[in-house]
Amino acid sequence: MSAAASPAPVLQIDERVATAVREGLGAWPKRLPAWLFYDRAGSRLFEAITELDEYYLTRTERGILAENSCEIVARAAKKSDLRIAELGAGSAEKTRLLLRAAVERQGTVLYEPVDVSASALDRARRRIEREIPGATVTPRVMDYTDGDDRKFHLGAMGPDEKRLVVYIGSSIGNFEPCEAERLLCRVRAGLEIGDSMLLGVDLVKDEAMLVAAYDDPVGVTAAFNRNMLVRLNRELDADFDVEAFAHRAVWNKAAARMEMHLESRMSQRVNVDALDLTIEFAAGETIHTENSYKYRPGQAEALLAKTGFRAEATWTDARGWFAVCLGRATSI
Ligand code: AVJ
Repeated sequence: MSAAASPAPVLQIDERVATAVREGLGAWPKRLPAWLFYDRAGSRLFEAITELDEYYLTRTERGILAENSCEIVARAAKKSDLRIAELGAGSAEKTRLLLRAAVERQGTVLYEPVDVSASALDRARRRIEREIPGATVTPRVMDYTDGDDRKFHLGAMGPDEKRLVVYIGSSIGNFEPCEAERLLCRVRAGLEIGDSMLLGVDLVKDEAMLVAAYDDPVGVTAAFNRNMLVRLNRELDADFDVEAFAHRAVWNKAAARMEMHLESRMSQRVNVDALDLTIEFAAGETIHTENSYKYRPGQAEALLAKTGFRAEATWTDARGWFAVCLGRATSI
């Protein structure tokens, strides 16, 4: 027998990624969904973004939560014990403030982070149980953006418990207004009357400040945007020359959203071998990679009211950059 060359490693294709690429890069104008940002490298780049001077969102929201976590927990709990669930928990760094406030109030707290990444959840669980005595973490691996309503039920509660679902960080901003509504309706369907929802939204502000937050001078956000192409090169055997795409961040005033695009610097052709696809780009042609909707004062409250919650309180920073809004589940 001859010494055969070892077979090429088999590429494990994620069907969700494959479908997103076939649909998005086959469309005109071209687009890719924002969830594609968050592989390991992308999640790290996002963490780096949150520490940039220009990216005011994370630190502003953290300030609001630091100042008001006791009141938030007290309002949500009323006379019950509070359980805290979180959508897209990631590193759960800001949520610790709420968990600490809950432990202070009731001695212990159950924390139910929901995320698509089992490894991120596992890291968060270990860190939180180590750093917050009294917190017990029961992670749930699920794609909360999946349209399947059954997936939303978080499990039974004791008679003297209430649940607070936390959706902070302006993550809701990635959704079209009608999709955001659908998502909150599904969350509401998994809750009991008296449970609550905490929503963090970034507010409309000066254009220059918004653009700077999404186009930092160091280029971290540019790297985050291009990482989507790096990911496709690895996962789908594509041959994007990632530097041949420029990072673009634009304020769409009419839609009240920041947009990120990748703009082809030249006319070029890209192969996606795993999908047997060739994609043509004209010079200046763009891939739309993200929408980040900004809210006007009162809009988060209106969204809650439309989806089965009564807006109970809103907290903002002194400069009015960011808002955190508590909604109580009402009868629907
Ligand atoms: C995590 C969706 C809230 O829209 O501001 C950061 C992602 N995009 N810089 C946002 C992001 C560009 C971020 N969210």
